[in-house]
Amino acid sequence: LSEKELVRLSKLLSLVPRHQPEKIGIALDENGWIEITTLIEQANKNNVKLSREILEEVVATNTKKRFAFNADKTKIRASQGHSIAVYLNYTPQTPPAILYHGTSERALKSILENGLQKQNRHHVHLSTDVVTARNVGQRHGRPIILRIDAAAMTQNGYLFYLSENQVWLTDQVPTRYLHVQ
Ligand code: HQG
Repeated sequence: LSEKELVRLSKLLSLVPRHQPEKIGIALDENGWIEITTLIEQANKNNVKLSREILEEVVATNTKKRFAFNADKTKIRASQGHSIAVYLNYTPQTPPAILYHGTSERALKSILENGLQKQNRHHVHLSTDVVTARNVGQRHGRPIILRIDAAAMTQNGYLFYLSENQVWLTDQVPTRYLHVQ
């Protein structure tokens, strides 16, 4: 693929499996899966070059490991980050005692008042390390790192899920469990 083709494909794969499948005329099933043959067909119809081989390569090399195949490799889905309704069927897991969230300076005041909310996605996204949190926060502006007392949240009944690509997910983080790092 040329650089330009790769950029087009990356954009499509960021958008379609999580936010706008209808953009290329497909629908996700209730667990977020897309038939690979359908995805390839519809991508090509929309002038995005895609084949089985290209898809395998993109999934394997995606730095965030955003996508996962099903067991027999006939379907693909995003592992987290959806804004449309899907049931990923992750089971609750006990998180590490401390988790991190990167955000922007701009959002801080509201977060300290209202806690971390999931906004357009299905969960608040948290990481086990500061470096990841900083990278996530940087997407929104000057990054601020928040330290989350996940142990106390667990003790108080809040549930956490670990996505296939190792992102910790939870419904919300109330302010009492948040500290600016
Ligand atoms: C902020 C990317 C004001 C929150 C990344 C964040 C991640 C509030 C923004 C994944 C707030 C939402 C998720 C409140 C939260 N008031 N702002 N009460 N509560 N916020 O993009 O965590 O590239 O939906 O801090 O790498 O930045 O999509 O969430 O800044 O893994 O694969 O509202 O998305 O992965 O922004 O990123 P986002 P996020 P992908």
